[in-house]
Amino acid sequence: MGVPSLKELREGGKAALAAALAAIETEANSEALAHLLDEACAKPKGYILGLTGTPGVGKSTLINAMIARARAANKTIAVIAVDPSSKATGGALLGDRARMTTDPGDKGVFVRSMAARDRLGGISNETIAAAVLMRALYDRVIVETVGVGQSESDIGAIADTVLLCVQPGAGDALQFMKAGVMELPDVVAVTKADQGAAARRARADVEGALGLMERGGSWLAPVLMISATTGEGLDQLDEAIVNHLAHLSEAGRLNVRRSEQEGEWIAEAIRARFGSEGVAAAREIRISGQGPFSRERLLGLELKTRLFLLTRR
Ligand SMILES: Nc1nc2c(ncn2[C@@H]2O[C@H](COP(=O)(O)OP(=O)(O)OP(=O)(O)O)[C@@H](O)[C@H]2O)c(=O)[nH]1
Ligand SMILES: [Mg+2]
Repeated sequence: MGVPSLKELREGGKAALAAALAAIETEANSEALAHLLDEACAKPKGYILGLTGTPGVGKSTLINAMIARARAANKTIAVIAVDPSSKATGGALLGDRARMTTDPGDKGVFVRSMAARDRLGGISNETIAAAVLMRALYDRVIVETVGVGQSESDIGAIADTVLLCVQPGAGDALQFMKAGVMELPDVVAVTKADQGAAARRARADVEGALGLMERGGSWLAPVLMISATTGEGLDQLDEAIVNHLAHLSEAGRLNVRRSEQEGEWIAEAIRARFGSEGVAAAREIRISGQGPFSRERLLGLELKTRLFLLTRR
């Protein structure tokens, strides 16, 4: 099928999106793909929620609940589960970590598991590209990463809102404080609130840890108690996410955040291919009037040409 256009993607449903995701894997440097991604990037339909937390904290259970709630509200939703275990093969096995109990016939839900790459937090170029496509097609996009220690920070490279899930009784709060992750989340959810006292303690720990941090900026991350199994706190969680998005949309913050992210994607992609000297060299190269994916592609071509000329001297 090659690379579909954005129009074809909008009309072609899941099959067209699957073809575009395949193109991300196989045609990473094609001009057609860069154009598609730039167009998708310029026409976001929804927002991206980054959801992170340690193994077993309840991310999948929460995502299942969020999918059901989105569909009940007549919103479409796509999920990318970044799978740290498939690093070695580079494979993206559907249903690997994405054990979602969704109706395969529902056109309004798309779930994909993607391999983590060697970057911290596993947010690969492919994951970024996939999320950008989904953001152009769905009302809500969730990118889920498994956070262990500091690796959560990468999720900020793609998410509008970062939701950190913390587990009762696991010492998670203290872990996060040590790792410095507390600076990152926009919303914190203590999961398994149905466990009572342990969950309340975890919440107090997190609030204490947040209180100790010097936090600049105008947004104070709320700490909520939720239970994906009983539904407790899920309305408040929705509200907190909506509030954060409203905060972002004030004073042009959302545009600033997204354009900073685009700069980060380009720098990271150039760094992966050409190292930090490549990033420095790229700063001197002017490419105007293009979206981030074409800029990255053209910068890569230019740097490659320069390297080639150098080796021929
Ligand atoms: N009591 C209670 N248990 C929960 C809740 N949410 C999830 N669990 C349980 O916690 C365990 C882990 O839940 P998952 O949703 O698989 O956690 P995860 O974060 O996706 O785990 P990984 O995929 O391994 O990173 C399961 O046994 C769930 O049934 C909750 O709200 N309350
Ligand atoms: Mg899971």
